[in-house]
Amino acid sequence: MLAGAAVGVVAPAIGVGLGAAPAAAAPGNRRQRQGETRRITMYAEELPSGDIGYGLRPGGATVPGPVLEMYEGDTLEIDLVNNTDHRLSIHPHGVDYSVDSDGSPMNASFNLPGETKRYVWRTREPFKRNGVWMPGSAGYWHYHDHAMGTPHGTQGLVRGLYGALIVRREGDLLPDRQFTVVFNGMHINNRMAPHTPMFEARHGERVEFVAIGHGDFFHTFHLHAHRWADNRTGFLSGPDDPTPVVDNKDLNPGSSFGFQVIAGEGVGPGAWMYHCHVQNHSDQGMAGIFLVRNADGSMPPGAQDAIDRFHNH
Ligand SMILES: [Cu+2]
Repeated sequence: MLAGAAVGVVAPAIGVGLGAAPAAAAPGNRRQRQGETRRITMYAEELPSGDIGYGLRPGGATVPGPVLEMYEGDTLEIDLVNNTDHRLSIHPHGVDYSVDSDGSPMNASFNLPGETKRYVWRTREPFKRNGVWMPGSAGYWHYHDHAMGTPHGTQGLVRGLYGALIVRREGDLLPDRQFTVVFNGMHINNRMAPHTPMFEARHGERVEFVAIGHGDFFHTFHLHAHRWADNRTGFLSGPDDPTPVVDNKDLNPGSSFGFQVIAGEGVGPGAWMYHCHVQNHSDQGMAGIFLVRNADGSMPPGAQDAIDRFHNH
């Protein structure tokens, strides 16, 4: 079962360093903190659908896997339990790790069937060296298997072993809801329309999307009626910030980005589309619904009709 995907509540988020799922935060909320080391256990498991997912408890695997969150300066230790009959691993983008946490067959970094192995991911804040600022780890990143099926380890991605990794900077705004959208081959979260996830929010909620690309094709992610700044956070720093504002962005294999929007801001509630903007990809099923409910949670006029048309077309 692709738990929750059909109703848009993707995998549960783990707020590393928060101790709970992300909650709404006041703008400019500052955390006084040192880098923390957190240890979690993840489980790779076969699902009845034939997919393979990561989860945070036995029997809890999902596609995509859980959203993993860190703050710059944190270290995350992942004990990965391989409950499948396949060699697999977990390989992150955007963070620091030693070769034994690389997750690749080349570095003999993987779990054999039934094996448990620890992977360690480190992050850092921006720092100055020789008068030049070096980047921190903050960003909308992702993780995935890098060891299944072939010498390069490409088959876990096909089966669904992927998820979002968010590294935040102190002071970043936290969302009310999070959604992970993975364009994988010709599928979205390993599904095709009309079975793609329907993401749901209420009018006015702060919604965070993490978009990830995998597979062999190039894609473009488009969200109807909402737009974001094409930078690390998706926010503008002020009215004169020259960062381009977009509502469509390339989403190619291995790439990721994220942003936050206020659901229905300026356009109101409704059943809004998201889809790949490569035209024959959307024709073939790379489309889904971002349902913005009324603020009280009720359905806006016409939304159910739109959902029905989506399911019947
Ligand atoms: Cu596409």
